[in-house]
Amino acid sequence: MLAVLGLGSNVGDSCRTVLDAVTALEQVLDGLRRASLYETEPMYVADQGKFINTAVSGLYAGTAEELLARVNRIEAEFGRDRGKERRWGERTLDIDILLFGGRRIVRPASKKQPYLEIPHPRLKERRFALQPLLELLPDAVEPETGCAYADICRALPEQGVRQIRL
Ligand code: PH2
Ligand code: MG
Ligand code: MG
Repeated sequence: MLAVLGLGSNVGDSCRTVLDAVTALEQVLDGLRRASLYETEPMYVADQGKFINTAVSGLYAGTAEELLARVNRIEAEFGRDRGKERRWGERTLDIDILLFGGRRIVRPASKKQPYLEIPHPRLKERRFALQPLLELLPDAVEPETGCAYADICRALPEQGVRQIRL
């Protein structure tokens, strides 16, 4: 399945972290492609540093649940401790599954697995996720509605998203 992941960091050397995480993801996604790096104003919680965001795409051979477990493991390897975080606050590394094929998945949390929703439930309001995604897949459409993400992104206000390096 073609998966698109969004990466973000605003603690430590965020460019380094994000680029090293992309290297780790090369072992997870076949034919991985990476978008540019963006420096982005924090959304939802303003009293924190700017983020570095990017996105990657590639083929994943397993299920979305298996991919989520893999990316959660990589987040932990890069020092993420969810127990110490505030919601929408600062983090060393966040990896979100933005898209998984053309599929829509909503899976409640269970004892074995965390809550999973694909497409990412806030993708449509976030330029920091949509702009790198559209670099990789300019024609991507929302599952079920067929709405073009390019149109959705164009309708959003400016959010302080600046491309900083290829
Ligand atoms: N992630 C958040 C909350 N706010 N803002 C930006 N600009 N970039 C992010 O990756 C981000 C955020 C929680 O995951
Ligand atoms: Mg996340
Ligand atoms: Mg996130």
